[in-house]
Amino acid sequence: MKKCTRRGVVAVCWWVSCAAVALCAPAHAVVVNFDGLTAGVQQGNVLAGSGVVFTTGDVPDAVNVGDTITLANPVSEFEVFAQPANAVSPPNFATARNVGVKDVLISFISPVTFVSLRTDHFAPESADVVRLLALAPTGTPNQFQVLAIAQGFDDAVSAPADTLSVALGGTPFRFALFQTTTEAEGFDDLTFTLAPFAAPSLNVWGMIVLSGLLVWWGRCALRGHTSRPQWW
Ligand SMILES: [Ca+2]
Ligand SMILES: [Ca+2]
Ligand SMILES: [Ca+2]
Repeated sequence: MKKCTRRGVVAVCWWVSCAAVALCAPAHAVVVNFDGLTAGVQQGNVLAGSGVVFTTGDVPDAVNVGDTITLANPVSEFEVFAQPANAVSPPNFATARNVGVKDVLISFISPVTFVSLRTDHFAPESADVVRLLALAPTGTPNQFQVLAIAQGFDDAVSAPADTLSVALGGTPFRFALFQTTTEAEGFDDLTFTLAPFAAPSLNVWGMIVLSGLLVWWGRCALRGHTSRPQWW
């Protein structure tokens, strides 16, 4: 029993350590450059494997933090252009489906704490307002509250002027929106930082320790050590 108990203690410590590493993994950034896609209309979920889904639609041009907005005419598609001279990372950049002054809802599979993108480098062009919004769903389909706004002009062709970014001081969010107002505009190098997993509650830690103990007890029983661990 002593041998089994010693091994059991080591096994449970290892189990809990692995769970801690998995649950408290540090945040890391993802960059989506659209360069692996074929030019043309794409399904909104074509990059779901990278953690992001796109929906084309329309929101009002005038927005303020705290507003409730609705994405009208949502279509689960966006568009990819292969124009190396105009992309931030050649050859491709992304736009709304059918371009125009549609907006692109960016839905993240997992919560994020930071989102940025760079507007296309087509030049010369007039300066038109573009925005990146951080959004929270209200519970009504396609309706969101505006949490933060980054605004710029679409004629910029180098960083930092071509870059829009939003964050909420570390608070996770799952939706952003690239908004055009008076002229079509593309975006490239979408970058987001995945939120670290929230610290597990005591209940979760309890389940982890209990599951480790049960596995250990089961293994002991299989090996003929049928008595329970001494402190049970
Ligand atoms: Ca690109
Ligand atoms: Ca531009
Ligand atoms: Ca413009």
